[in-house]
Amino acid sequence: MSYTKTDFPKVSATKAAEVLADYQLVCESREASLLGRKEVFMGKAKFGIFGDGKEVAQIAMAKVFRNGDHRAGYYRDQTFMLAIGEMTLHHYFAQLYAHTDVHADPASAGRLMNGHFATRMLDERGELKDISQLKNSSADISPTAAQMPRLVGLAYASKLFRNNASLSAFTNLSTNGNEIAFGTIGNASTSEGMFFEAINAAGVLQVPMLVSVWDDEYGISVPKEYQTTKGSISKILAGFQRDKEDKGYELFTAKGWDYEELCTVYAKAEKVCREEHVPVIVHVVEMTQPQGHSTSGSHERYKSKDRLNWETQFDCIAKMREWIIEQGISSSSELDEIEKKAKAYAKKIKDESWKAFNEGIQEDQTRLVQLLEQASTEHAPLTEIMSVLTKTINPARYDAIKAAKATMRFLIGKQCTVKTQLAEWLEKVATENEDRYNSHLHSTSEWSALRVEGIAPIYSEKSSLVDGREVLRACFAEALERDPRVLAFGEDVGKIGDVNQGFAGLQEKFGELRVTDTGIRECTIVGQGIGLALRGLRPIAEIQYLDYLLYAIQILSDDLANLQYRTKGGQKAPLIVRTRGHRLEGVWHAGSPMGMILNSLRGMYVLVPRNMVQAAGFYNTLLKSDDPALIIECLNGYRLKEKLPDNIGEFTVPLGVPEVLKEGTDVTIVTYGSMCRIVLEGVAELEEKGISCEVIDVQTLLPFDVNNTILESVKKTNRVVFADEDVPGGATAFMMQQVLEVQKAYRYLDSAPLTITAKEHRPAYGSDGDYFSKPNPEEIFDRVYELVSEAFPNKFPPVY
Ligand SMILES: Cc1ncc(C[n+]2csc(CCOP(=O)(O)OP(=O)(O)O)c2C)c(N)n1
Ligand SMILES: [Mg+2]
Repeated sequence: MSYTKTDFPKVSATKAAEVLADYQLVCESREASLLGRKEVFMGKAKFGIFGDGKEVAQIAMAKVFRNGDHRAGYYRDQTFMLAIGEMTLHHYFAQLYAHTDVHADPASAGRLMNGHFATRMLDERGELKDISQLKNSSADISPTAAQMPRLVGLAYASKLFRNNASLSAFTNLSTNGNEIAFGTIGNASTSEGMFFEAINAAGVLQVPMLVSVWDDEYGISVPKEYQTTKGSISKILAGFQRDKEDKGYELFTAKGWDYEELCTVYAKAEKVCREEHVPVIVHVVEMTQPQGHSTSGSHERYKSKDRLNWETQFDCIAKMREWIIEQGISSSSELDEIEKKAKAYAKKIKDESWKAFNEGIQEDQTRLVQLLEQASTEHAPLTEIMSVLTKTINPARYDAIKAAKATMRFLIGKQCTVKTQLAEWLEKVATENEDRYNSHLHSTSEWSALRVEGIAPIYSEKSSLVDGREVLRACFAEALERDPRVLAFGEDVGKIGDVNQGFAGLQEKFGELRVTDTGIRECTIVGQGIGLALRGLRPIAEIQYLDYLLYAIQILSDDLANLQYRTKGGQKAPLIVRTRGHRLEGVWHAGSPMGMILNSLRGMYVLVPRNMVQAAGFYNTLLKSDDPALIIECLNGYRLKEKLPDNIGEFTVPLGVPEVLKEGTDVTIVTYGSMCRIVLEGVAELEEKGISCEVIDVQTLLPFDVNNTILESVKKTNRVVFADEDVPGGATAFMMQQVLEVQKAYRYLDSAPLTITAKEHRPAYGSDGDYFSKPNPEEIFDRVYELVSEAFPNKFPPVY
């Protein structure tokens, strides 16, 4: 789109004041960057990455960021966050030092490295605030371009709020879908696949997503020639430009040092994006990095002299200064004064922030030093431990703990009047540090999924026997009916109601905005869900097959699973990810990579229902809660007959509560999902031979058996087997660790624990391929029989 420059030469007094206020802010931000780097080199902070060189464009972007808008960006955006008033310099330095007080660092309570921005969207109870009246930033993550998938969802929510009349009552979430989702990304990060996937998705969806590319021509040391075809992201995205025939994007470019041009471009970009819901890309070129990429190195190593000279000359603040003088807005001496003030202000805030950060640490330490003083009057060698602690420059919390523990070790078997107080001190700080560093992996609110109580399914004479898929369909129909915020989307979910017809006919009934198809783009399907859930909707995002979860596992792991943790309860995205797996055909449709999931998705709940009634109960539970979760349905269960509960929309299956499918006395077999049926088949043969098996379906892997049901079973049988379709050492190893170590069932074992799993390779195609790749009833019989035969060879002579 072409644009004309605004008429700044005839600036009014108010406009001039605004320009000077902007100038002051960019100067403060720059000073904060310069000081931040020094703090790292002085050893006061561990790492620093700053927004120098990107200040002026961010001021321009902030001007069009309104209440209700959302940001998904990256570590360069400090000036923007300062300009919208959602970060102060106190917050900025607090995060640099890793200050764990949530008031000092509201973005992450010291959990995220500096430059990772977030606003607190939840209140003390964990409920979403009136976000339509707030300026919102979703919580940044470090993987480059991984802010993009979520951005698609943040923008898509506006489309739903504008076009779905049944959402109009939710004025706390949106004002008629007027909100823009602003994205920022570095030029080099646009090389990532998920950038292109997100850009395409937002173009297809036609959503108000405004992406700014901060282009400084480098990604750390690697120049644009290695990053981008033609060296320019706007050149290669030109085909996305909308025209008379086709919908698409509006593309703008602007120079990162040209304040006037940037203000004009952002005003235009905002208008088309907000009013027409057209996605926009603003490619901001000619940006610089005055201090290089981060505190990890210096850019003199890889930038030429010419480039470095150019960067000095085209520094955006220097250029803004020239322009202000040229326009007659202010004088050189007045600007000198502003710069001086900015410098002094940033330094003052830095000093205050450092003091506040240390005070918290000192408080703990002071009490300990009193105890150590007392202890060393009784045991002279302890003086050394105390003096090491008191002489430590800029001590961390662990320095005091190390000293306290060293003292306790010294005092083993010795008397000391403060020994109990020392132990109490250690316990107190352990509790506090648990809260500081380890809390909020899951929701702690009253809507935590763990608090949703079970409501049993009700069956009567009129309950019909139906295909499993019809159980799900009835459950989803009720959910869509009950709550206008519920929506479902994914590949083939809309028109045909998913590949197994769990949503059959529901698009016709509830409309395309509630049940809809998407492109083949697993990563941004999940991102779409994350963004929608952040904005208060209740998405069910579908990944067609479990094997294709790998395309989305990074974003689930890096973004969704740790959202509550990394914001210490400041944000939540109760997304339900639905998928189906374990059993179909071949290498890519029969996988069960549960170990991968368990190891990467801590922070989400992972549910593995053995049939569709259990699955429906889990959907009902999750829709009452505010935790994100993954539900894996059994691929071979959609056509199996199940009784449809009369209360299909109301009954709930509680999380972490295994079900004993069959009682027995000789051996406990722990399993889940499709394996339940295979285990039961093998067990029927074992029973015939006189071996009594207790079969337990864990139902949920995360959380795992919260009431120790399995332990109680092992106490009775004294033998335990873990069976599933994952690789050896996958989810069976996890279950074994939970049962033997956490539940301490090892004490009751009379035989070695046993795992029965699939082979190490992916499952081969065809019925025999499946049989020889995955556990089968004969294997269950053989392995369990062998276990019992070893213990009682006379009673159970070997089979072979
Ligand atoms: C997925 C991933 N790969 C690598 C990195 C390491 N890394 C951090 S920043 C960066 C360069 C990013 O350059 P660009 O997107 O141009 O942003 P800039 O820092 O130049 O503003 C790299 C490679 C990362 N954080 N994430
Ligand atoms: Mg760059």
